[in-house]
Amino acid sequence: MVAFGLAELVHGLFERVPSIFVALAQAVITLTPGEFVTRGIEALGTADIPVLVTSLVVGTLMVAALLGILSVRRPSVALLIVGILAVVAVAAAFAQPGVAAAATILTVIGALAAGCAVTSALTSAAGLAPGAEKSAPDSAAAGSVNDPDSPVVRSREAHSGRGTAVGRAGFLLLSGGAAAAGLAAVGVGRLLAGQNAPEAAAPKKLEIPDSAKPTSNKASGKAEEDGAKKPTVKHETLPPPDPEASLDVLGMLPLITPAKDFYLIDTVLQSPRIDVNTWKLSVKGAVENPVEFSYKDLLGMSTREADVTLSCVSNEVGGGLVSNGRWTGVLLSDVLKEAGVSREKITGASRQLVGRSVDGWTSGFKTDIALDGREALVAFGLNGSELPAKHGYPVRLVVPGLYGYVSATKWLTEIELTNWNFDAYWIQRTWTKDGPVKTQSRIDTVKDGDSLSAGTVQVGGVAWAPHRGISKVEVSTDDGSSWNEARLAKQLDDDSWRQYVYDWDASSASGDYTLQVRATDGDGDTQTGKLRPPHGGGGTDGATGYHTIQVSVA
Ligand SMILES: Nc1nc2c(c(=O)[nH]1)N[C@H]1C(S)=C(S)[C@@H](COP(=O)(O)O)O[C@H]1N2
Ligand SMILES: [Mo]
Repeated sequence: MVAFGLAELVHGLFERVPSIFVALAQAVITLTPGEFVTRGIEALGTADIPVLVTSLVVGTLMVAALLGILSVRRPSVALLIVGILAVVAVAAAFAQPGVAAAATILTVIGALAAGCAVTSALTSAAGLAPGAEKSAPDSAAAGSVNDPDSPVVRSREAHSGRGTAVGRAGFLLLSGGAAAAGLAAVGVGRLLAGQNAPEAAAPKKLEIPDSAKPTSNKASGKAEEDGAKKPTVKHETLPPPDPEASLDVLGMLPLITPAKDFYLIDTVLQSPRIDVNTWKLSVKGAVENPVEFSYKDLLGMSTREADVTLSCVSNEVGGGLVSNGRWTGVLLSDVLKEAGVSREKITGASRQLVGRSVDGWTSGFKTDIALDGREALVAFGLNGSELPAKHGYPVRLVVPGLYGYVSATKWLTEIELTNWNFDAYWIQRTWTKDGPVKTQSRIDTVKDGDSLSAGTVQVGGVAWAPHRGISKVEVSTDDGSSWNEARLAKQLDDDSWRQYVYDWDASSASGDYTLQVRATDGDGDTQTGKLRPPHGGGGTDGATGYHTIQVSVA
């Protein structure tokens, strides 16, 4: 615990020494078999992180206690284990992005040495030290610490007259104190780290320098010709959403999700910290012309805003793992164009577009989707601000119509075109390889279990089928026997969710009711009522079924 505490303090003070604690926890996540992680991350949502950290703390205390006992009985074995721990800790730390190597190794060794020193001070203070043990009679016989006849206890008693021994209670007290001090140091270290962490600050307003005027034209004096050869850089923005795209109904969520409320799903315990001045995006693999972009390069290209609903394949029917953002970025197709990629040139070797994060996480989807005209973005803005650290600062992918796990790489640093054989992070962990978003709808303005008073009840919410759009939403108040067409808000964009409301006349209807909603997409296909959870039941490719709630009217 003392060792962890010191390591955490160093991390708090110097951010390029990774948190050994986080590194170990992260290693646990990365190495845990797929099925199990799926349950951990997706079923517990973001609660998995406290759970993991708690088990690490408990685990550490147990290992520490074990080592404490070993250090008395078998000091060489204890030392060997400490050595192994050091190697594991360093290995885990090096899997973290942006590591200062020497400082990290020094931290781990220093922290473990301090831990050993404290242990040895404690045991000798308690008269339990191996040296003391040997000086006692019968030292070869093994015995439990609890056994009053054990050599360990006797040796402690033998020392008790010399003023250095502290007795069993004192030993436990001191060890407890050391553990508590270690834990406190972990706390302080995490607090310090939290202060430097980018998530501590609200994301800055996105500033795109006005690079619209090509500088090369000035000298040539043939501005028009040059302008024709080199397409002008444009920074397109969207007008504020049409007021008619939002319905004024109590309990309706905002059409554009505020960044602080945007759902959050990823495998990291801590968002990577990225310096935009050194950050690079490389486009490589089966491309004609591998290229690298700096953050400035991206901002200097044509940019645009796009309203895109992002959703997680793990979202349960009626769940909250779906949000709508106004993203700013460069078209992914423009980035690919710079690398010499076009739709006609896609071959087997470049069939898949893999997005790789600085933390090693990967997503992958058909390259063709990036070039079929949809507004797939290399995004650096959300709702007019830079991306929040948790949502991928500085740059991520956003692909309308695909679930996050196949497409929405946060902390993006590499785009690689490769063949379809490569399996990205969640595919390696058994999820379905193609991830088109299924048409879904949700009731928001009335909650399961609500007791409503007779009168008109506004049953409303959102429906989404990103890239296909929503053409119809129906609400049933009789468990699916009959369906009533809901009023639709104006469609903000086919890539966005769409609000609906059904004014239910429940004026003369006391009793219990089962409410359901179903949506039809822009192609005329109605979502299936077949109930299926996100995971299991034939792969992970998104939950299906109608959102269903029970209410009573009085
Ligand atoms: N680097 C990285 N990117 C990632 C993930 C991740 O674990 N690591 N999770 C993906 C998944 S499964 C989803 S649903 C979306 C969620 O994006 P959000 O947290 O910004 O809502 O990010 C995707 N991008
Ligand atoms: Mo996801």
